[in-house]
Amino acid sequence: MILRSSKPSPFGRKVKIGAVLCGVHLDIEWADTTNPADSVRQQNPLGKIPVLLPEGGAPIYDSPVILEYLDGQAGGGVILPAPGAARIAALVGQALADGLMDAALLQVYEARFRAEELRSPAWIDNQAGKVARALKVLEASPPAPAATASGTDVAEIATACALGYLDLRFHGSWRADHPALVDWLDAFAARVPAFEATRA
Ligand SMILES: N[C@@H](CCC(=O)N[C@@H](CS)C(=O)NCC(=O)O)C(=O)O
Repeated sequence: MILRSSKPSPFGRKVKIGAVLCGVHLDIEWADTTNPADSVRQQNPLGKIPVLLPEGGAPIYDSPVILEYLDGQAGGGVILPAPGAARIAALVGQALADGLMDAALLQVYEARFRAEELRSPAWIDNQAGKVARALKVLEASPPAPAATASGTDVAEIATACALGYLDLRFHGSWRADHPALVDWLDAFAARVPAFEATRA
């Protein structure tokens, strides 16, 4: 199976970690989402990564769908709890961390792709507010180790990747005000070696 991704993509990192935990081998093909000639735009009309290309099957996106597919390939219950309250909680936790990543990524794109005189401080503040509120919720209640075969789940994986992305692009400035989350990330990294192994 081929994964189209990029080295620093936090959403791609979710998939790489999920694949390790599910025992699925992925061949990574780097994608350039800014290049109109890159076939990623045929594989995902949205032009976003990650995209999974299963042998003989249609492309699969986006990261929550890919993680569900990988969990199914492994027989189920490896990174997603069984249907019920625990699964919904894991999916909500994943949505929170994914939304944090979206808001962080949009701030990075604003600086990268928009000329300085066209940038909107109010819009950037709005994105920063999403990140700050998500971090506050996570600090008060970091995700708990899950009742899955791997001992972790999509909420924990996504949260770790979101914090890793803040470390990569925002110089770890979240750390000073979120000590419980720093401890949680250290413990996650110790429990799930694929986290460090997928650092950009
Ligand atoms: N909801 C998507 C988000 C994916 C996403 O935003 N990926 C970024 C890279 S980390 C991307 O492809 N950006 C290029 C673009 O938005 O055109 C997922 O979970 O896979």
